[in-house]
Amino acid sequence: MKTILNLSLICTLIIGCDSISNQTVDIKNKVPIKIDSKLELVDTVSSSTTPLLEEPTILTPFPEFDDYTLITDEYIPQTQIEGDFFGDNTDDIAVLVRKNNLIHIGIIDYGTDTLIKFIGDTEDNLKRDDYSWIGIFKSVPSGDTLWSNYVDDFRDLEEVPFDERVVLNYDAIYAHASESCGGGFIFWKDNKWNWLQQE
Ligand SMILES: [Ca+2]
Repeated sequence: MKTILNLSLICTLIIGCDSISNQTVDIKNKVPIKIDSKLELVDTVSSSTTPLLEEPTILTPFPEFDDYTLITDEYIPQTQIEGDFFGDNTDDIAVLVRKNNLIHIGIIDYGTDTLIKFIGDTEDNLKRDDYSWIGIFKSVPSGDTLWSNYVDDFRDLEEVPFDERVVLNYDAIYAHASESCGGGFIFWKDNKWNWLQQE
């Protein structure tokens, strides 16, 4: 009886092996990859034709941002800030965006129309084409005093003449390097971007 069982087991194994050996595997369009230390064939056709779906971001609805990617850097606490940066009583959104390895400030200017603007992408009057040094990116509330704390040397606000201080009835942007000197207030005034140094 034991012998019969063993024989039947061997037959099953032989038949099983035979049926496996008779299987044809279409290896065209498949590549071997290692999964759990075993080589397995993976279909390259389905993986190469499946489009990669990108997560929609705040930039997605605007074709002006097609060549830009949103900066999401764990070392920058905020890469997206809100404020009325043009004084039209509607809040806008400023974002750090990358294009060709340079970082610019993009602004979604909400208002009667929604306009996309950039600082650092075109010949704006700040003449800076890269903001990759930014580690701190904040909105400055309307009414705060904007001033430069460095002209030839450091100075306190009390030392700054009144005609050099700027107080807006709309918001500004504060951008600064995270661990070194360098940064400033960026604000829209007299139809252009302005800069006041904050070391
Ligand atoms: Ca606006």
